[in-house]
Amino acid sequence: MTTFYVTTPIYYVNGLPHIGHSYTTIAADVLSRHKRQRGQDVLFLTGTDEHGQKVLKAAQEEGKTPQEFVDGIIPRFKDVWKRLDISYDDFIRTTESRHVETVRYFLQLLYDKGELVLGDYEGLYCVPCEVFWTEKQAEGGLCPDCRRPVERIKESNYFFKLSRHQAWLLEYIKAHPDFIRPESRRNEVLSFLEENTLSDLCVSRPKSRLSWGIPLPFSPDHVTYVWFDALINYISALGFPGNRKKFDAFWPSALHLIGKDILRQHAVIWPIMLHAAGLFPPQGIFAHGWWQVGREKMSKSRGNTVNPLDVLDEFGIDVYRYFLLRDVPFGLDGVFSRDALIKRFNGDLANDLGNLVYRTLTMSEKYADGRIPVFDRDGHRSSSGSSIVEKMDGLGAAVDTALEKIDFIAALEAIWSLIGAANKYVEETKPWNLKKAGQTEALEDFLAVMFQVLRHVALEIAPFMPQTAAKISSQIEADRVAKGEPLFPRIVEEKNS
Ligand code: ME8
Repeated sequence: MTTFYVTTPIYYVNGLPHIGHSYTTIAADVLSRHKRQRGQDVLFLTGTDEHGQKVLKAAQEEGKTPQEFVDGIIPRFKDVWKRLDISYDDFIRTTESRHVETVRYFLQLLYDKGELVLGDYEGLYCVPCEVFWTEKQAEGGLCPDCRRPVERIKESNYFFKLSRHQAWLLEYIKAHPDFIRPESRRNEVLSFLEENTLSDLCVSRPKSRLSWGIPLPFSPDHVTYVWFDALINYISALGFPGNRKKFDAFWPSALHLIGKDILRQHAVIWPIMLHAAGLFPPQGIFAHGWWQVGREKMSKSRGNTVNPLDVLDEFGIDVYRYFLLRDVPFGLDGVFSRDALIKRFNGDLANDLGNLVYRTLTMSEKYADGRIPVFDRDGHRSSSGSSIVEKMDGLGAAVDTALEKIDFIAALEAIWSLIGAANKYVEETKPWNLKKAGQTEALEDFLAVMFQVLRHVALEIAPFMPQTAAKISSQIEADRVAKGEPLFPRIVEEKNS
């Protein structure tokens, strides 16, 4: 059986997930559900990044110890994923001992190989971002990312000489065109590596400055830099190094879904960490774009986040999942707007999909006493009927190809092209005339084709809209239809005049 290992970033727990976090997680969920449906052995991992300054600060603000704070927020985090129908197989927390042990093993391994060396560090540090900047970068004493003042810090730390492996990484990326996707991000990383010499990465923090982290096994006065700790989650969840069987089964198929904000960590630091430890890189990294509010990235630090649960309460889970993946190409930035969501709802969902399901059930009631005629592949039918059957037969492969490329829009367009064709087939066939003319055989075949379309549609939309797919299936699973309310009643917004 082929395996598929897909991961999301492990999110910081200094707040609950917003739309941006839900986007990556829903994308991973859709791929997982699709591959499971196709019979693959799937491992879908998500989790939380619980060490470091940010989380410590959030805990202090609530007057809690960091451990109390993270333990308190995790159930709420998991609840958001439950509400969004996320089918993860494993949830890793960086405070779990299975993770801590792997991090310590990994650090010791690199240390023994001479990859980590002690040195003095002096630099400008942004506390909220946990990043050191050069004088040039921190122009005017401000962090170039968050625009808050940086602090001058001098301390003794362990460094990882990334540049030793730079030539290897460059060659690796060139030899593996699908390693970093989309192509624009791959090119960005390639030119970065071609134009710069990687600076040494500081992988520790003195315990005196930051106590909330994993102590280095060879220097207990230091804790692990939060990114070094976090990236290792992708292999600690596989039980590395103890569970070699699981690691060997899943690691070769690993796909990291991330936002473009953390591309460098995943496409440069992480592969080099693995290579230095004698392991090979993940199979692929896909960095998607940002959800924005107006022209700004949606983010906790900007305070402009939208809570996914509010959108769910108003429109339902499936509508939310559909909208995120249908409206913006995976890889580009998009603006989250209620109007755009309502437009998709009324168009794709109410007019196209909802209408197709409802009218098919209604036609069965009207023309066949609610029966569901059995589909006959070789039935005699019009050329438009035959072309629907052909389209239906090609749908699975079209969706497979699209999702292999992580092109959610192409997958949904393939499904909607069948939906559109089937709606047109009704207009062309005019079943009411067939009924009048007593053409029972043609009418039965027409209905059978329509129900077969619904089965295919339900199957292929299931990864995107699990509840809707289940509803459609339950309406047509017996030999008689079970018609309920329309799936997506049109939304009519009252305009304020
Ligand atoms: O970076 N649009 O965690 P984080 C789209 N702990 N996606 C967004 C987004 C937006 N506006 N905002 C956030 C961290 N995301 C680290 C990761 S992994 C080893 C460690 C999504 O909580 C997107 O996936 O800041 C982004 O990469 C991630 O959340 C950052 O989450």
